[in-house]
Amino acid sequence: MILQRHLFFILYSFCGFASKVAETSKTKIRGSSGQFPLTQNMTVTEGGTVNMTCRVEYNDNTSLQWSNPTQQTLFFGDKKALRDNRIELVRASLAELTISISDISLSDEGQYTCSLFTMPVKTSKAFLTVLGVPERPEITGFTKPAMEGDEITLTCTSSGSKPAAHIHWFRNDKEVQGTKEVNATGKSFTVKSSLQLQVDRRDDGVAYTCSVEHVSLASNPYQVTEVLQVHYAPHVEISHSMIIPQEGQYFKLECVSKGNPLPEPVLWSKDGGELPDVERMIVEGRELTITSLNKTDNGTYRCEASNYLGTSGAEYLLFVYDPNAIGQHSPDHALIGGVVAVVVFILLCLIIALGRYLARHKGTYLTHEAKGSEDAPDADTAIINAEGNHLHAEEKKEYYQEEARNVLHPMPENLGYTNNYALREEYVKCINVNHI
Ligand SMILES: *[C@@H]1O[C@H](CO)[C@@H](O)[C@H](O)[C@H]1NC(C)=O
Ligand SMILES: *[C@@H]1O[C@H](CO)[C@@H](O)[C@H](O)[C@H]1NC(C)=O
Ligand SMILES: *[C@@H]1O[C@H](CO)[C@@H](O)[C@H](O)[C@H]1NC(C)=O
Ligand SMILES: *[C@@H]1O[C@H](CO)[C@@H](O)[C@H](O)[C@H]1NC(C)=O
Ligand SMILES: *[C@@H]1O[C@H](CO)[C@@H](O)[C@H](O)[C@H]1NC(C)=O
Ligand SMILES: CC(=O)N[C@H]1CO[C@H](CO)[C@@H](O)[C@@H]1O
Repeated sequence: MILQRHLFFILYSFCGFASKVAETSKTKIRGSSGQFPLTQNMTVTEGGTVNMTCRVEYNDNTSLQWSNPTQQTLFFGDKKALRDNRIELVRASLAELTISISDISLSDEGQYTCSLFTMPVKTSKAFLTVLGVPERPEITGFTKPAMEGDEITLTCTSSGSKPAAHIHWFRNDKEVQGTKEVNATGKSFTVKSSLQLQVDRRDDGVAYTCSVEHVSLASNPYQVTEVLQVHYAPHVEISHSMIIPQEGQYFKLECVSKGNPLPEPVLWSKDGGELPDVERMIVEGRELTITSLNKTDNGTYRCEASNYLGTSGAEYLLFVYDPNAIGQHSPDHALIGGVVAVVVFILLCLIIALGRYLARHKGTYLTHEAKGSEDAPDADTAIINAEGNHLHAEEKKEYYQEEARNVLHPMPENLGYTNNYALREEYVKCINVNHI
């Protein structure tokens, strides 16, 4: 009967319920395989609370003890051994000794020991890792405002992290690479990341964000953003409301100015002086409006803008067209017409030249004209080159006269006219050549 109970207890102890049975039983199994302390490594964030648990699978009334990394006893069974308000008893039994440490600091990190006072004493080590929470980052190196062309270094610093935090830089949400520097300060780290930039006008208003990532922050990194402010000299351009301003029309010029600080107001002038007609030339903000164009309005219009970094000007040459002169032809049509006229003329001349060439080869003029005209590239040159041909002296003279008349003839302003004239001129030349 006794033997049976004995076996029963052995089985029970192997099943892990030994401690409970041992408490109610008078039977002792000293030094059994179940009698050793079990602990586990813990990780806690600075300022938090951690439970340090030590368990014994089977215990015969032997005491348990927790001690800190400097070997000071914290709790012996349920008895507090060290005066430290942060350390409290959570649970003390023969099977377990759990204590809690609150308001954890980095100096609490280290190896804690749970001892079971058997003979000999059995111990178990538990490493307490304390995570240092990084401080909110700070960006330095901002000059507000920066001047275009300045070389600036933005530095983001965060101290107090353990292990060292990671810093990422973003330029308007796009990651950019910084230069990292990590220094150990006491038990924690100070991390720095620097960005060196030569600022230009495109950096004005750009947001630079420093993001600090750390295991203690989980997926909520600390972020701080600074918006660059870059000052630069003005740049102005003039945009116009229409390409071919005509008399009587409403016309608008805009002085598109950029600069920081914004150069205002813009100043308009005409031909180096003030605007001549304030009745019709209205300046509103950056716009100059001429209510009804007049031929006398043509000239050079200038707009100028300044800020403390400089001045920029732009000019617009206004030519007021006469609506009657522009007529029904658009300039493009006139140009095409001209080109067609010239091509037709060249073809015509080539055909004539060919005809003449063939005629000459079987005609009587052959010996006289052959010297100069045969090598000539075209009929015109042929006439000029032809030497000693008395028959053609008269025609040559006529040709030169016609040529001279063409040059002297004044060119009309109308483009369409010009082309018609050009066509006529070429036609006259062609007729002359044909005469020979
Ligand atoms: C510590 O243990 C006690 C009791 O089991 C529990 O209430 C408390 O939440 C634990 N604390 C931590 C930080 O795990
Ligand atoms: C176990 O400890 C209790 C008090 O903590 C004591 O009364 C009891 O006699 C002890 N038993 C043995 C077997 O040492
Ligand atoms: C506990 O931490 C110590 C020191 O960091 C390490 O050597 C050991 O392997 C860890 N034990 C466990 C069970 O993780
Ligand atoms: C970090 O260390 C470097 C060299 O070790 C030193 O020059 C620098 O001043 C240190 N920075 C900080 C913030 O301690
Ligand atoms: C243009 O201005 C002149 C002189 O100021 C004026 O005589 C003329 O009538 C104006 N022409 C038109 C189309 O307004
Ligand atoms: C630059 C230019 O075209 N100037 C002309 C403006 O109009 C006056 C009068 O119509 C002319 O005399 C200028 O030559």
